[in-house]
Amino acid sequence: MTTSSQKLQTLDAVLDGLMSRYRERVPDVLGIIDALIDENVIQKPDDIENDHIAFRTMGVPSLGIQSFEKIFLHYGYEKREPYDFKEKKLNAYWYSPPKPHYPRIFVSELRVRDLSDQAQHIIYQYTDSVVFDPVDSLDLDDAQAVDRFLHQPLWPMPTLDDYLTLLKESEYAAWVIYNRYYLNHFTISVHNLKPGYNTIQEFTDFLEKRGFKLNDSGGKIKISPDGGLLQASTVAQMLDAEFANGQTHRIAGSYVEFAERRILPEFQHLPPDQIRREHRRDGFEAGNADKIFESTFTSQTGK
Ligand code: OOG
Ligand code: NI
Repeated sequence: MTTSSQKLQTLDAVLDGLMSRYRERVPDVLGIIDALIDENVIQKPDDIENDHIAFRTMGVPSLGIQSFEKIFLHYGYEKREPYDFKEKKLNAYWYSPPKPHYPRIFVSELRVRDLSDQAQHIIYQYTDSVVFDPVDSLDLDDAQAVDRFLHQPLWPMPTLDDYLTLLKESEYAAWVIYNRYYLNHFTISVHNLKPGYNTIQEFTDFLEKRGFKLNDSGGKIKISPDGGLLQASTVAQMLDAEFANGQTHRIAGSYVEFAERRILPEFQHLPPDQIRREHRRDGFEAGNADKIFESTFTSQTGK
């Protein structure tokens, strides 16, 4: 029997594994952490509160959200609201964590069936090798096995031609066919940082002063209609990707996000030292997310 505390230990190890690969792939992560230490905003990397992490998947039988979510549901995450991105042809859900100090999780999937026949054909050529849901045969209590699973190819390496054809129709499809389950982003919670850095406006000013490039689709700061969730993100870091046949090409990898969650109106009377996560705006916002996806799109990375 696996107790819930053993499950949380496994979750800790899985999250550590995701973050260490992510730090290597995205130099902006350490760049931002170093800048925060340099300005005495934090003393060490662990002082950063991770608001949420995000993954992308292909919506095909045996994969997609229904497969991927089993991993984190096993560790006690709870499935929350769905989101629908019509133009980008994506579905998404967010998941609330088993304990408040863990990151929320945002998982999206491409509605492959809504793409052109040509794009569907390319995607199925790769994903058809996945006949059974691979998560079903994974021992979710074995942190090393899960870590390996999240960083192993589930389908053959794409050719550059296929990547570029997909890119023309769906930038998201091209991203997933190459980057797979690599962490798409982690998110720095800015509201608990020290004054001068604890609003998204001040934090993005600091980032730009330090030379980090921000996604400006829909404006640099994305604000939910209720005014409670304010988000910004860097432009994805570029990778020298090696494709099948040894061809190489510079493509978008992952990025970093920043979130300010304001205190809900009903808790605004509480003294500041009593404010906890549950007193702030929770969840996500489709209008913000729609623009944040574009952090990996050539419209942003090509600037
Ligand atoms: C996710 C974009 C949405 C958010 O916080 O709303 C998002 C992605 O780029 O895969 O991260
Ligand atoms: Ni996000």
